Amino acid sequence: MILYANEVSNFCAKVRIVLALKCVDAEERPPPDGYGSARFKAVAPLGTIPALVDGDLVLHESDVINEYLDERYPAPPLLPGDAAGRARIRLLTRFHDSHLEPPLRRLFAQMDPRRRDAAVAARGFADYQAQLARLAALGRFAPYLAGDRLTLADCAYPATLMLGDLMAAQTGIAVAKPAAVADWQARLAAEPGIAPALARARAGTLAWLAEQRRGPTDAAR
Ligand SMILES: N[C@@H](CCC(=O)N[C@@H](CS)C(=O)NCC(=O)O)C(=O)O
Repeated sequence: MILYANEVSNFCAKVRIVLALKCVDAEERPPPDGYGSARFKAVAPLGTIPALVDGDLVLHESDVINEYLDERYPAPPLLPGDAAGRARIRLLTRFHDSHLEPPLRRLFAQMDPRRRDAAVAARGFADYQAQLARLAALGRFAPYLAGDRLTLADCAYPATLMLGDLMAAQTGIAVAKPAAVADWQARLAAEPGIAPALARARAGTLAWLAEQRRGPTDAAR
């Protein structure tokens, strides 16, 4: 299996966490000529990362990739339970992709102090904070997001919550994180199957943020 990925993408970290929990090795490659390039699209048509190639199967979308990995490598099961339990896990992973992460993505341009608009940045982090409050209402945190077992729902969040923390620190804007979310984030960061991927994403994110502070402004993410 080949995983096309880079060091900074929180969506790539989401897949790396599942690979680590399943003890599965994938050969990692950077997208040739960068994501979105014609050369990469010749391999993976959407041009987005993460992309997983397994024989003649080419997958995009971190959620699709993670569900495929869970079916292909069943131990430990990360989408356990009956139809209702599995739907609850999927709701939490989709909430990450569709609601929690997008406000952060919209804030990427605000990470360069020369391009920052203080009002836009404040509004963006307020949006992110509102999504954190919705996550607190949606999750169970008992002790994992969907209940008493670590599932795909937990794998979606660690790199993004870390990204949110580092981005807020870069702007000096305070983001109020619900205690249930903060405590669960700390528990996940200590999981042996999660910590290495998180450390890697953290190093990539810190390098990207430093580049944004230095300029030029068109550094690719
Ligand atoms: N929903 C996608 C999002 C992936 C994504 O946005 N990847 C970014 C890098 S972090 C990317 O490839 N952007 C290039 C593009 O959208 O053309 C997933 O879950 O995999």
